[in-house]
Amino acid sequence: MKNSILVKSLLVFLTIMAFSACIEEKKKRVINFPQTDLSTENLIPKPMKMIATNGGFALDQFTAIYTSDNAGYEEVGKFLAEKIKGKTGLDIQVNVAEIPDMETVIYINRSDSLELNAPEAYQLYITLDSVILNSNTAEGAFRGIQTIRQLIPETRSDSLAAYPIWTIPTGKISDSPQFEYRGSMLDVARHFFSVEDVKKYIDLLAYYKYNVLHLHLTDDQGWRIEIKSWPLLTEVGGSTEVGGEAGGFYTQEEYKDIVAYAAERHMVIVPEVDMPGHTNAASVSYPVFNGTGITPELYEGTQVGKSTFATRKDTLYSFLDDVVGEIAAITPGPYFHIGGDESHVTKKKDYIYFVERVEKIVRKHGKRMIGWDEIGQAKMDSSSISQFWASKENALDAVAMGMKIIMSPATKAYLDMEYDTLSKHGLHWAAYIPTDSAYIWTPESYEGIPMENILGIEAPLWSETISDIGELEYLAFPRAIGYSELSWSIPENRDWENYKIRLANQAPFLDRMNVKYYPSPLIDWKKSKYSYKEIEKD
Ligand code: TNX
Repeated sequence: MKNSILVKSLLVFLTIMAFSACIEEKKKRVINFPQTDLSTENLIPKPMKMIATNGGFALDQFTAIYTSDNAGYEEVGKFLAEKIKGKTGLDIQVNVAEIPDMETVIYINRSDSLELNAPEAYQLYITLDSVILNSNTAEGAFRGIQTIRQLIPETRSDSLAAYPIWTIPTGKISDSPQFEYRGSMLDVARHFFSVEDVKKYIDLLAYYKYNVLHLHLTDDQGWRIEIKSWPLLTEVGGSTEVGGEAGGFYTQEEYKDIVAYAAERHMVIVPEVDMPGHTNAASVSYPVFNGTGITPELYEGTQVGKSTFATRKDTLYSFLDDVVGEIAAITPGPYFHIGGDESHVTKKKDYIYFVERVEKIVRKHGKRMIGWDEIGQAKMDSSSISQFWASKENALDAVAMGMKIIMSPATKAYLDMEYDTLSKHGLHWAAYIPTDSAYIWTPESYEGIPMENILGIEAPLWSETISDIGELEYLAFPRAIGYSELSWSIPENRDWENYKIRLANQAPFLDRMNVKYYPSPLIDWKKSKYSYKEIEKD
């Protein structure tokens, strides 16, 4: 009897001790944090609205992630946990059975709130002990966790706790993108890039809330996507590249792998088969389609505008039906890009005939057609999309047909333009585009294209002068980061002086990702305090 009373009191005593230890632990976790201010954080693209409450949420080994059980939410939670692990080394559990007393939580929650009705919108409430992310869709949740990732400091905070803590500033964010299409294009035809390189580019774009990667899959120098019914396209047409290296191509399985990787990041792949010009590689593989009776040679130079399909041949269109059909079948995204640029050796009436016929093929395969702005010369369906790169007149003709426009003016948005005369890579036929002029323009009111026609912005990266991932990164970064803000954030929230500081603070992230960005002298790049390896050792 006596013994059992003793045991009971011991238990009560231990419980109280454990409880107060808990409280003590919790106190330690909220005191002594550096002053934080959500509104001066380094978020890119800048969110629509932010209210700072100047406290700190402690992300640490006692934090857990919970998600609603709607489709796609748990995957978003797991993605966040994986990225937190990469950045901090913390092993954060997702949807564990119960919330132990010690935990602070990140809830990723589906909500029907009207404010969140816009596609990809999300809200973030960060308090001392919870981060609540609300969205209508898993896509919105995915955009929201990029904000959380960016709010987690690159280095751990100083605190009294015996274990490492990363302090996330408290406050509220309501966010949603201005444009539904936020893309970059990668030319894998002039130089081929491996699946692994493409995935790295996708990862970096996803961090800045891009939702489209357009792959320029074919050009004079190479055909980079397997077409099972026409195997020579890749066997012959994929065998070289600019400069004469070995080239390469994606099998359909590899392409599907890229598509799936993008889909996990709520991004779509836009496949482009550039035609009727830019088709030398196709015509070397199947000479019948250029109509000259002569088999052309593989091309390893960088000139444009010398090739064309024979647009009046009926067999051409059954070939293209196969090509478009096979690619469309493995592309879940809504778009198919037919190129259509610089067909300098195609007669204008033949060009128009061709584009109008191919548009029908694309629509038959259930896709929305995109073409470079020259397609504005043809009579297009209003559901088709013109990508404005060079000619305002062509783009305005497309507007007159009720088409949407993707803004990619070469003088402002071309990632392959040199930064300045000292640039290590790039061309400058359109302009030199230093980091500031890439950012300081207003796509919303550019060259008279009405705002309501603008589907979004895309920054193309042509690859005549780049042949590996480091060179790709040199041209794409930091400018691609600026285009993310141009396409997501409203003009009132964009300001070069403010952006410049936020951009400087991307350096630790870019370093950790091993991105060989161009260290623009216009930016006072932040030094990384710890290298990635040092964090791992900690
Ligand atoms: C123009 S932009 C092209 C490409 C080149 C690029 C180089 C466009 C639709 N056509 O074929 O690669 O310039 O900057």
